[in-house]
Amino acid sequence: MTKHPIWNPEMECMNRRDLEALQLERLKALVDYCDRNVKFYHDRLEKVGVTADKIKTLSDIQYIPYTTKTDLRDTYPFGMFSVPQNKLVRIHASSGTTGNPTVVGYTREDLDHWAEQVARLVYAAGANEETIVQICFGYGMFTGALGLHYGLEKVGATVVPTSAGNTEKQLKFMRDFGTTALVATPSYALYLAESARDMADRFPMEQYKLTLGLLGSEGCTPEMREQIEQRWGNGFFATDNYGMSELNGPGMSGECRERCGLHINEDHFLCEVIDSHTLDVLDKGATGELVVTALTKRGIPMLRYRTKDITSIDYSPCACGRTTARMHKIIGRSDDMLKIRGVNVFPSQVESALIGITEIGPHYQLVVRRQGFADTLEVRVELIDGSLLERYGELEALQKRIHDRIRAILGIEITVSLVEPKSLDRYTGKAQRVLDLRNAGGTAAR
Ligand code: DLL
Repeated sequence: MTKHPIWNPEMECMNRRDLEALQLERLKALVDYCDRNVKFYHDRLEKVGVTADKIKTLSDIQYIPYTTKTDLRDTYPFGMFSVPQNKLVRIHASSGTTGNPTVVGYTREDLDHWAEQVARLVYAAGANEETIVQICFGYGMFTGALGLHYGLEKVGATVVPTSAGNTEKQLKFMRDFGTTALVATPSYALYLAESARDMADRFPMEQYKLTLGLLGSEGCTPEMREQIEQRWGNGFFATDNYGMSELNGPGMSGECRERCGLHINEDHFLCEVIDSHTLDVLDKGATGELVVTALTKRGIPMLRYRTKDITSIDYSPCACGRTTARMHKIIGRSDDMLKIRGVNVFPSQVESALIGITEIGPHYQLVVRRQGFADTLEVRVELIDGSLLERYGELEALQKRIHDRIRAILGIEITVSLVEPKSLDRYTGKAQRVLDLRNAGGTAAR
């Protein structure tokens, strides 16, 4: 196999002029489709006077209004669907913490496109017919498991659909089946590795054959990835994969073996980066909120969907040979961004500061409170060696070191709490790093 196998060279290595021509043709077809089949879009497009024939260049997309999660919630469950039920072959939903979940539907053609999108990314990461892959995402309404499942089957991998949780069983199957690849959130991949190490006296690490991690669905700093790779050992190589249920699920973008950004399936997804406050489209390369138009999706079409995820896009060619643009790893969500005493704080910044300090584990929690008129941020970090809690001098020195490091990055005052090993919650799905108690009156139980 060559160093950089490419699943669909025709689409992944297209020259930009041809790609843009294809995007324009698909955009016009999509606008026409939305206009004719979804009342919600018809009304919006009519209001601004946009019809498909008025779109002459890709930049004319700017005349189309943005679509948001609120629009999906307001039209719950099927108000933005474009086809009758007998044309839908699948429904997924993302769990809303408040209000209605967002519901998405797929036509048969949508499922074919989705599998193709995922196939390209997992193949770029190194999965193929030699791969035995355990999918540790929850099967169900979440798009992660079934999305990866069909893409991995498409490239010929042997899929083991273990779903989330039951860590001991996961590890047993890994050892017994000779599993070579893992699909999980970064936090669960780390937890699995820690659990494997905890059991290493009974089941030595050499019994695991894992060499590839297809991680995604939540952020993972390069430092965190290094921790995951080190804990698995054996040359374990992890890639970052991005997507969201409104855009099919996983499959929008993912890293190749060069790992210098997440390749976007640009023939299916037209991306823009905007300023979340002014809503202006930013210049190429600038950092801001990602807005995506799903060019080929039909069950529930998406025109200029505001993802709330913060990133930038690099259009320069990649050493792997693909010409598709690459998204920077997600820096944070514009709505998860914590505003503390006027300063923007992303959990990923704290994560970068923590990793590399050998006395602490990679699990952490941010607790935000309001004291009087001021917001406070407590960073809870797990010690690796619990006996340090008895050695006050050393504990204090470590606390200060961590404090100074985070403070230097965030530029605001914080407190650091060092807690017992393994006392913070572990997650089999997306980790909940932030406990924001500002509207809850104040105290956090551990
Ligand atoms: O998490 C889809 C997915 C599943 C992607 C599996 C990759 C792998 P949702 O549950 O709708 O869909 O959540 C979407 O999760 O807007 C981001 O905020 C976050 N997210 C997803 N992937 C990443 C990533 C799936 N690689 C929301 N890095 C998105 C950072 C991510 N955040």
